[in-house]
Amino acid sequence: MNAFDSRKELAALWDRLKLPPLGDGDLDARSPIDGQVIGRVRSASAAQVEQAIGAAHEAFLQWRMVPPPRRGELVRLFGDVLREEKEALGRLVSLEAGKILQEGLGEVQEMIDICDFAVGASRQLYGLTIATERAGHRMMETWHPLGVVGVISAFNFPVAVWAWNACLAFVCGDSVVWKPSEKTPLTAVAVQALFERAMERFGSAPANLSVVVQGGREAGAALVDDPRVPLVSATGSTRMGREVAPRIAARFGRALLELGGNNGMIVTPSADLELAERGITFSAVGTAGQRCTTLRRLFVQDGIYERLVPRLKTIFAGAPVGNPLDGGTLIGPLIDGSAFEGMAASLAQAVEEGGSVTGGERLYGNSLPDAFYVRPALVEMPEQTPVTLRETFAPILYVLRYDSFEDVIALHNAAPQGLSSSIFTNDIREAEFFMGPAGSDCGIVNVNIGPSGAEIGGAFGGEKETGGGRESGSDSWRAYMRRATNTINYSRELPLAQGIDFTLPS
Ligand code: UN1
Repeated sequence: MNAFDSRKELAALWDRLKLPPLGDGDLDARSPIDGQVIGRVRSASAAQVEQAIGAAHEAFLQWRMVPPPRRGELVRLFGDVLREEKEALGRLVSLEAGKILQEGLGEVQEMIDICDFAVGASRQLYGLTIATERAGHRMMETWHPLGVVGVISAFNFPVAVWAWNACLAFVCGDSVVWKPSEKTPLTAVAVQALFERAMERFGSAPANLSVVVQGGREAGAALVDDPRVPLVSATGSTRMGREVAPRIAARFGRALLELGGNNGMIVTPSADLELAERGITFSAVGTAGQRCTTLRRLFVQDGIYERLVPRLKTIFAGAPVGNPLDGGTLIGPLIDGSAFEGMAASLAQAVEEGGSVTGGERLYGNSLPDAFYVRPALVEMPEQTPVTLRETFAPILYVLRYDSFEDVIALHNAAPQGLSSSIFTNDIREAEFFMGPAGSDCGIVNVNIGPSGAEIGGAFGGEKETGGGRESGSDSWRAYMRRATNTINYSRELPLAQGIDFTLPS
């Protein structure tokens, strides 16, 4: 790999984005490209998080009275700022999260897309008019702003997932307190500054409509436990969700959870194998296997196994691994050493469970001892053993043979997680069955594309241990509002529902 200095790159990007100089702090921001510390931020104490929530609540009280299309105007302006800074912010995402530049730019595009979506939604926060059983009455529902929305995001999509939540929250009349991953604090600093630029252009948005609190568990816990935060949207591991969900439930808050995935793909005999090869490779090794939608379990029908799997091994071995900012690179580094240890541990377990591993070795370890580059691993498994049912956030693809379509559906659904899934087939019966009630049990079910790379227009999220949340497109905006059911009597009588007779004695 060519010589690269992540600190210089950060300084150049900070300049380009016209951001105020970073102060000092207790939290190191590292670039996974070379493992250097590129900046520091200060983590918030529980008391500081409480203060931030209070300030965001004050902003909410004003913002909720602004008409929704006017709120949409702020998000429209934010989309403009993002368009202006797409290249620089995309590079910053690559620098701090390690994903290749194409994906860094794609992530900013995802923010721009959700801005557009949210602007449209700001004129479409529709409620229903409902048939009433009583004469001279009308029933309807109205949607109102909810309050302070807490967003806890993960390192792998350090800015897009915040935008999915925040852009909808803003048009819905909410304010947002964001705790980014402690592994990617700088992209959050940058995005907050860009949002403030949009607020300046807007002119009359209340201060503290968007607040960032940096830090780890303490800051996250303060957000999770605060009754002034009616909705916490949290993205991360299933383990994190297990901790967070009961705490939010204990105070009757709402949780929108995007937790682990363990996404499968079935390749059937009628599949277009060339298409499948590309779909498999992008979804298994893209973002170095660190998407919640990454393909982790590949089920290949016996009859085509020998045509597909050796090809995949060759493709995996030849996929360029390196500096994510270099043009030809397809696979950047893992986020850090613990991710590498997790990958090594899972590969060792896979071998114990009868797997045969191709690839998976560490690269450039001598020249870059603090950066963790790996060759993607393809692991042929004799059956779906425990390691394959666990999410390891790394480029490991478990490959399994199957014989009958019925069996493979059961195998596919045996994972405890239920985020995304896909099938490659040209058989309409198989495709429709997979999408039907007895097919894939996931929140995202694709045909002839991989499980990752969803567009923002659909609702994003999954079932079972994935946590059940839905964010981004479709009608996900409803999670960020409270619903009121209104019954209006315009008659001169007071008929009771269910025909109840309640005549007062005269
Ligand atoms: C995530 O990995 O947390 O569908 C989000 C995808 C992206 C979002 C992934 N649009 O792969």
